[in-house]
Amino acid sequence: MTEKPPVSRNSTILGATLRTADIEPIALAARAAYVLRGNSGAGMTRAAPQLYPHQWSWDAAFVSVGLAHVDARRACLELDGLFAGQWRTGMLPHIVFDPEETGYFPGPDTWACAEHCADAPSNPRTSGICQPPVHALAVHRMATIAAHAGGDAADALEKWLPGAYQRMLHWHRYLAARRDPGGNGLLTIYHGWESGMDNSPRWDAPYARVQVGRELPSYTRRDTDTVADASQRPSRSEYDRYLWIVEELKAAGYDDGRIPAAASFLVTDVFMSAVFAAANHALADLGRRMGALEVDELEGYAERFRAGVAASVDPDSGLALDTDLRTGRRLQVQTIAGFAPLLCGGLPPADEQRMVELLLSPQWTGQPSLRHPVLPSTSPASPAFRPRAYWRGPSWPVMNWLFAWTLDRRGMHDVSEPLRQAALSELADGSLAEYYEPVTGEPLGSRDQSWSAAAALDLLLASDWVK
Ligand code: 2M8
Repeated sequence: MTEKPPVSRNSTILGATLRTADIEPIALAARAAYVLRGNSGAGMTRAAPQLYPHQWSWDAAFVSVGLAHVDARRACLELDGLFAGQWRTGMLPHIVFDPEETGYFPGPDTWACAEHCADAPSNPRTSGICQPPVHALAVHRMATIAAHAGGDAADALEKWLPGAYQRMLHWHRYLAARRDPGGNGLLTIYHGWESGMDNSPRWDAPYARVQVGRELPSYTRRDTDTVADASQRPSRSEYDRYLWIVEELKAAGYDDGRIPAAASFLVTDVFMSAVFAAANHALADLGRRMGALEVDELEGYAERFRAGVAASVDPDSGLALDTDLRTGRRLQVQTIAGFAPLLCGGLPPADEQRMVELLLSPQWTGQPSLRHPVLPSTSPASPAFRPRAYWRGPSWPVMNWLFAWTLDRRGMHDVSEPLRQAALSELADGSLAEYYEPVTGEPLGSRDQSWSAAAALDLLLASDWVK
């Protein structure tokens, strides 16, 4: 057999243009599985080997989808590990800390959750905020993968599902009641970290008003030890604000009843709300299969949040926008979060079509300068676009996965399939990076990032959703 030569392409690393070889899909799948195995610790997968050596909430959900392709039981254990950190209120914290690992900042001593709030578990120790509720979406996907595999995988999922369903129900009820007390169909967040898109330009205006108090304890960052190019990471003044808000939340006892009056950062997050709408619909579907009694309640949440998201679309930019609850102003930025309605539905067909056209336009995936037609985190046409700076411009494999998979589920194969292909071309360098410079295709941030590996696996092995 003659060996096919590797596909080569150019990439720019530290100013030098190198020729790198793309790897074959089979090698990418093997490497992704190897990365997930390598990042696996006692009952949890580190979000990244050095940069994020603990379990992050939405990372764990995406990771479980990847794991489901290789070991369904391990995929279930991953989420059990995460739910072990669930608070008595139902809140699912954004980090569950590995007690053996002391090299991450801000760690459990900074959060000091159990010391400030009786609802927080003392073992495992956790952070005091949450992240987008993608878990029911992930479990729905895991169930499909396991059913497809049959045998032990299907049995494992079936046995595990009823317990997981109850924990997710508790989580969803927390979000619906405590994060949308007015019933407006939009979730309120207390920290940019809750959005998962830490330094997105979405949060520039609300962060600009956060006054960092002198009492902020002095600290040493660890993230810039791993990512040597500090300009890719949030700046020092951004970090000060992130940590100051943690102090405010601690002082309010991590109490959802007190935080809205106390926290200087308070916004409604349209992306998180859309994820929540879609996740409620997915959880209702899982519940229906089990004969659960809460199906109507969950479909009710789905409908409420779909409507909240649809009402957030800005007629000028055509994107859904977040609102700063401190000023009442809509946050006018062009980020990936603006496509939130495509994740959950709810727009009139003509408006949805316009949004799809915008996604495919030169302002987004159709921008001719992009290395691959992927979704950058900020529009390349926006003045806020910074192609190397974390959530300010780079393309994130896991976001490409989320949009490709969701659009496929919603029947938009002509949009999802090119996005899936583009995401795979970007990942074909094999580094499984945290994020990519969208113009050059250069891998950035952490390498061997767990959720990038999981996304690669599902994008490659998506035989049931590729028509
Ligand atoms: C990033 O967030 C953490 C803080 O939670 C960080 O910057 O240290 C974000 O990309 C977040 O969405 C992600 O879950 C986390 C781990 O991958 O890293």
